[in-house]
Amino acid sequence: MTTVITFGTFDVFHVGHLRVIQRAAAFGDRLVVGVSADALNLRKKDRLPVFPEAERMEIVGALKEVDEVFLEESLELKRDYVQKYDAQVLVMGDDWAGRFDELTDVCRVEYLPRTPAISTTALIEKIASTA
Ligand code: C2G
Repeated sequence: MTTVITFGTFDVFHVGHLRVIQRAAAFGDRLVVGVSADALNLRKKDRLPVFPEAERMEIVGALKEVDEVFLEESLELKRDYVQKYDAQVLVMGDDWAGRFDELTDVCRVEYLPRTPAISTTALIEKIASTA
């Protein structure tokens, strides 16, 4: 039984999010997703997500590829989360390439190519400009 773990904010959920989750799930038998906390986003990106953490967790947790969701409270706790959820594979989009290589002593680390031309930021701008 191989457990895969991935992380993300998954705000204004779009097809790029769906595809990374589907591809992450294909690396194992069980997929655990850490959904970044509102407070973590405020600290790191200086703005709150559009959707609050409880709703983002509800959306991600409803996907058939996802077995378990939890709240990611800090970017620096990846090692603890990998161990707590007993994950053998960590999957991230390649915007994070190289950033988690230090974890290769506890799990396999895979970076997947991002889906081109779609992002939460671009969606928010598009909605704002057509409103
Ligand atoms: N993603 C993708 N293609 C896109 C947009 C996003 O493959 N066009 C992937 C990202 O690479 C990431 C996941 O979808 O693996 C979630 O993206 P974000 O919500 O932007 O997550 P982020 O804020 O980068 O994660 O520990 C990481 C933190 O949770 C922050």
